[in-house]
Amino acid sequence: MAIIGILGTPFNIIEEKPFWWNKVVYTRQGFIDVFQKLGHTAIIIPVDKPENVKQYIDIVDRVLLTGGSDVSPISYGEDPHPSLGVTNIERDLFEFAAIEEAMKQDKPVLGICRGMQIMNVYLGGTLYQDLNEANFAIKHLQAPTPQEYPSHSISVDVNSSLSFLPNHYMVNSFHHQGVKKLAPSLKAIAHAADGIVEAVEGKEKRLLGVQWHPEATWFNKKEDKEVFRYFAEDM
Ligand SMILES: [Mn+2]
Repeated sequence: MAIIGILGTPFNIIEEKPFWWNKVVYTRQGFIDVFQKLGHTAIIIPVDKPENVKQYIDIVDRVLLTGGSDVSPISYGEDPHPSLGVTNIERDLFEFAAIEEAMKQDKPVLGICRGMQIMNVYLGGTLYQDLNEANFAIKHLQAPTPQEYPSHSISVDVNSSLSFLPNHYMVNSFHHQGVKKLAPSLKAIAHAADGIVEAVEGKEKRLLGVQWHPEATWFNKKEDKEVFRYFAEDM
């Protein structure tokens, strides 16, 4: 049984609800539920100073990078586009350190949505700061359609880590950013029909990233549950 370290999401924009003016760190229940269901232990790792990251990575077997706010373009040398969303540079820097330490300890890393994007940026890639401004043909931010409904298709490389998925697969989509320049040490292993990268794997290291949200669908979609089982047990 594995201990999964989930990088927590800081909720720092203070509004009355849902947390009564309190800053909190959280993760989506879907992540906790799927790992518990599979018989593993999931813990939430809060943002800390990058130099403290080893203490957290030492005590987990695998590292999950979750979704959330935009990656700051500072980290890939760009000024902010007018339609960039909320960023949190402290979270970005701690997650960079977590990826580095996990690779150093040869522990698998799974990135979901923003998690895949930050992996790409850390390894030297860049992002589209806002897909809507870049004239892609597919709606990648499906809201307000609920997250449990898949909305667009992807084509999957059947000779990749995601070989358990069908070549043509339907996913949900809740991102307005996307991979622009792919990091040299990553390989794109799934694409949407408009060319947007929907999954990546490490060429050498144990890295996997998916752009969709299997944590919202795993309970009735066995292929999405398999993403987590593969990460927790086989990757
Ligand atoms: Mn998409």
